[in-house]
Amino acid sequence: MSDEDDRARTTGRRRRQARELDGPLRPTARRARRLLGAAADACADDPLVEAELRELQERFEKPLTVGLAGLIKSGKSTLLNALVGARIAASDASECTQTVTWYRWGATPRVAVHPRSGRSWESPAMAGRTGLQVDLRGAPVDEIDHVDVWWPAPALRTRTLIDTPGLDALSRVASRRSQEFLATDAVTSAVDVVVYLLRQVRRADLRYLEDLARLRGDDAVATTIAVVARADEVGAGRIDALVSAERLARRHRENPDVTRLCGVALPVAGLLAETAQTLRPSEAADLRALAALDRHVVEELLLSVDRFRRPSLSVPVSAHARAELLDRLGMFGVRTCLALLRGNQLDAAALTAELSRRSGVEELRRSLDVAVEGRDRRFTRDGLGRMLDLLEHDDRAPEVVQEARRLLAATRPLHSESVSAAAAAP
Ligand SMILES: Nc1nc2c(ncn2[C@@H]2O[C@H](COP(=O)(O)OP(=O)(O)OP(=O)(O)O)[C@@H](O)[C@H]2O)c(=O)[nH]1
Ligand SMILES: [Mg+2]
Repeated sequence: MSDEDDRARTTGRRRRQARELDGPLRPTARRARRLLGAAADACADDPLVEAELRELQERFEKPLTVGLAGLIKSGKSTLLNALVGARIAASDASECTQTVTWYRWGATPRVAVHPRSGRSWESPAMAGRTGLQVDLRGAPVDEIDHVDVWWPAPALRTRTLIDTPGLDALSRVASRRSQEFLATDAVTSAVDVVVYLLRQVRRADLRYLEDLARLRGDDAVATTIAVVARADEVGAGRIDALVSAERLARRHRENPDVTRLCGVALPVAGLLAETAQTLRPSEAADLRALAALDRHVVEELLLSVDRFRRPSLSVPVSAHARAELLDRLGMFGVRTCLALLRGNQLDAAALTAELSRRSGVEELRRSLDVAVEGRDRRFTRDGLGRMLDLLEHDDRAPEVVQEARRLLAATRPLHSESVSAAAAAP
């Protein structure tokens, strides 16, 4: 069987598994939420119990909190932008993420900087070409606790995303903040899922993942997703790069050093996914103009990065615009776009959809959906269990108690394979 067949089969299986998990669980969460609300109503004369039940009910409404971590320049901010669908996290060869930054949904853009001591301040919220430039007012990054960004991107309604500075073996200041962030008990428990970006598994990766697993306890494997990041660069950006990246991910899924620490290993080409989400009409037009050139000209153009950028080429897209395309898509992305557009009347939406699909980001989204189901399951068990402790022996809401007992009996405990089910190794 070819690698393509194998990949298609694995993808099909993942989709089926994600769908199966998707089916019965959301209704269970809805029922649990309704029961907790009804129990809280029944306890209106007992403010402490009512407040506790309301808190258990409201947990279901919170967005999934996802932390992105990994070694320096592993592609965290780019992947975050891909998941948000906007270029808000500064991501560039020269831009290092300096602070732990939380991206949450907000009707209007807002940025707040929180120092470790002293008063917080607001920074202008203008997304530039390479993401938001946050005004730290000259404060050393070591003195910044974290930054909050509120952004009106629909994806943030269901997921809060946390970008972290790259972990660095040399342990520079920003990296130290990340380590502290990842190793803080309180924060770790506020993060539902950690997406850990890696390529080859290095000792430094294992060290961080081990620290994380120690803190996250029993749920660590179920709630840590390893991503083979910058997947398009595996195999030197050749057109079959993603097949090589899938092979590498499979090796990780079979590596006990990884499987004892992470539930899933997925290949994702973050840059391709980010650009697919944010592709500008002018970029789509430039790609189309290049794809329409004579086949030999296109082949020559794509021989190397230098050739593609060369100012002296007489093609209908300027050298500056070509350099921008390379920056936004990478060589693999440009090759893929031109291959997709040659002889095809793909409009920008169809191109975006195809690039997203190929990037692997949709698989990652599905794994995050499965994590939501796992979290719902845990909230259901904990919430209803606590409700029964509080109400079982009185007669304030006997029907609610009875239904809660039935629902609890039907809700399986969280298994460590919950996240990995969406991307199970063959
Ligand atoms: N080809 C390719 N380049 C990528 C990909 N993801 C990120 N890059 C590039 O790698 C560089 C670093 O990306 P970032 O997203 O800033 O990486 P990071 O992990 O957030 O970096 P730090 O915050 O400095 O640790 C940028 O130039 C990106 O364009 C990818 O999937 N493919
Ligand atoms: Mg970054």
